[in-house]
Amino acid sequence: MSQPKRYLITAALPYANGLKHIGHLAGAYLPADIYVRYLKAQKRDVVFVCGSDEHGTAIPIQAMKEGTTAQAIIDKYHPIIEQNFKDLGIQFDIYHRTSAPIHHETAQEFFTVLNNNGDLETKDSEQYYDEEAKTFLADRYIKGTCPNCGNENAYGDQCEKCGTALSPDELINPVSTLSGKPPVKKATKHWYLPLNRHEDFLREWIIKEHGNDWRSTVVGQCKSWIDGGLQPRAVTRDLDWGIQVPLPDAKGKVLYVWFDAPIGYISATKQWAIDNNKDWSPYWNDKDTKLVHFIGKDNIVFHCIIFPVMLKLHGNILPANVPANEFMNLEGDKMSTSRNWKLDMQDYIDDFINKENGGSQMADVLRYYLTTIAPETKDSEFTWKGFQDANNSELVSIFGNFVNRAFVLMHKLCGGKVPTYHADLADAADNKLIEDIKAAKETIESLLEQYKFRDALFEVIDLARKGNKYMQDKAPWIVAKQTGEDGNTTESAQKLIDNCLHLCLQLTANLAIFIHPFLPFTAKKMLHLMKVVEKILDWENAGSLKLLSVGYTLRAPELLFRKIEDDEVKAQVEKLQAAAKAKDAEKAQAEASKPVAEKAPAEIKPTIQFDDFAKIDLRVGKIVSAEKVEKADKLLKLQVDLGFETRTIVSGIAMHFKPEEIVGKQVTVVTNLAPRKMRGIESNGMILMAEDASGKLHFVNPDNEVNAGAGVS
Ligand code: B3M
Ligand code: ZN
Repeated sequence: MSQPKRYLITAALPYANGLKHIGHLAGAYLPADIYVRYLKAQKRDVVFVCGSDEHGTAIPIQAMKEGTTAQAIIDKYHPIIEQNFKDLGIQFDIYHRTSAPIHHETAQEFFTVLNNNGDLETKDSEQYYDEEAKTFLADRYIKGTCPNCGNENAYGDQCEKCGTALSPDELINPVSTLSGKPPVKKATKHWYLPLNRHEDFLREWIIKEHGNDWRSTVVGQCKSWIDGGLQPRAVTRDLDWGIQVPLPDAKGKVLYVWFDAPIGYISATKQWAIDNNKDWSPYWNDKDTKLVHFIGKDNIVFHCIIFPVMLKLHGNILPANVPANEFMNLEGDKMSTSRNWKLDMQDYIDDFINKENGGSQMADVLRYYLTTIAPETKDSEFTWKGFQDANNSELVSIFGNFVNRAFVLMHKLCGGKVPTYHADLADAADNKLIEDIKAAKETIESLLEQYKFRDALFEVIDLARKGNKYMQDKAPWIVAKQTGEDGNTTESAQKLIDNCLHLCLQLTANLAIFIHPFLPFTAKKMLHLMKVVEKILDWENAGSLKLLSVGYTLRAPELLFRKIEDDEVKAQVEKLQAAAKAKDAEKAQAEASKPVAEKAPAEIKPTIQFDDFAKIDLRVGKIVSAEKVEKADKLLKLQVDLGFETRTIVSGIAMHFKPEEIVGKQVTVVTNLAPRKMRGIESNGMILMAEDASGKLHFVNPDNEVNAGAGVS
């Protein structure tokens, strides 16, 4: 395959509305950084752009929460996020901001071109308006009851409880979050990108052209979007935070954040070019540029469907690949900022890097573990135990151990210098190791070119593993015991020792090259130990057995990685649980202290006749045992004594009660409900529950204990 002339690599622009967690890091930034470091080691022409996404409703909403302005929010989080990336070794060529004037101009120009070419449509519609706040309401500013699950705090775009995507019109009893009042409908005009006009192009380009070289998860998502029928998408909003729509009849309207944000890649490139005295244009206009977007799976449609249509209409190049990652879960649950179930980059940096026993090496440990569990083809899971194991049994015991032993033995048996290699004495094991080093180059290279970072890293560790085995088999410390009359190691034995350590040291230098894209701080430390310059990390040097010159003095060994102790990971798990608990309590508190009027009363169901009610068989029962249902967070399997029999009932209350605390409780049971299977268990009845304002469930039971089986009417 011929090589492109240049590369433009992007990583999704994070919203500058809060700290970003390791799920974000693993999803886009880390794989992008590995890829870029590899390309740069290959001396390719690469620009790696990223920056803060500073528009959209996410920003003013956070401002409301923190009681400050949108501007203050972006000014607070932009530098923190930028520094977090630096601390973790993510090396962008530019970390830009979409609030920058050059971005506003670029996005407006883009809109103008599309609009002037007739590539946009306008449409009048009725939208929710807050008469008190005198503003149209973005979907996120409207709250109401979810028509699907009854959650009273669903947003106008989504119910976070059941996950359903909503439109504001679907909410029951909508209220404006700005004034707390019900909004009214008002006419407004918006500009739309008619995606429906581009269906053929998208099918051809994504499915025909890239159906085989893009990840199947990405192609699959695109295909189902296209098959679902493409609709015109509004690219403007009635909002006072964002980029003004550059038209006289669009006062008070801004570009939709997903219209302007990806253009941020272009404006970032422009700013980079200004800063470096380069021309930005070929990176976005010359077909010989390879454009690659690194993102998480929630951004696929924007990068594979909407933005490419915009690029095509505007006359730019299209992405060559969009290697989107799936999600990374944390300790058995989805990572979530709203539930505080997450590990922020900042927390990791505070607890591991900025600590006495830490340092930049600890950034590499995180990079290592996240890459070994990269969610490239399916969702994956971060556990602190996994983190500890990856460090202790791979980085410490395999990679670090090999490098350390090579250095220790070279100092002990070869006078601290790179020993000579006596080619005439080479045996099968030596030749095999040489072959392995050369083969590793090919394999790692090919995997990286295919965005298979996790497999590529495995190959690097595997090569170190082979190094360990080679050293163990050769056992130079035993060979050293072949001594002559003078008590010194014999000359022929020394030659064998020299050969072994010569190869081990050349392998060490190769390992530095291979590990560098993944663990840049470690590679640097290895350079220091070998007393060589950074230039040695050029990819073309990989596979060479002449990286360290014979007779060259190397530094004394230093450990590359430290062990991670049980109490460190235990503390992290406890911290995670405590933070999530505190968040739950905070939410319950906020809900409980809401004025009653703010809580939309649940709608009363239609009237029924007494006969309808009489059909329901209600009885008091007593829970005699309770246990968790495997792989179902919400379910408890109960045995309920109904006097005449004991029944199995599966109840969705596991989030509210521990099994042991409800045994012996009296409950009201619907006894004649048709049986239902849940997780393979047949449930024969239903327990009545009352839900309080905070969402907590309570049993409905008689005020005094009655005999099991007593009827309720
Ligand atoms: N800010 C969403 C996100 O952070 C959005 C990405 C923009 S990429 C152009 O996931
Ligand atoms: Zn819902």
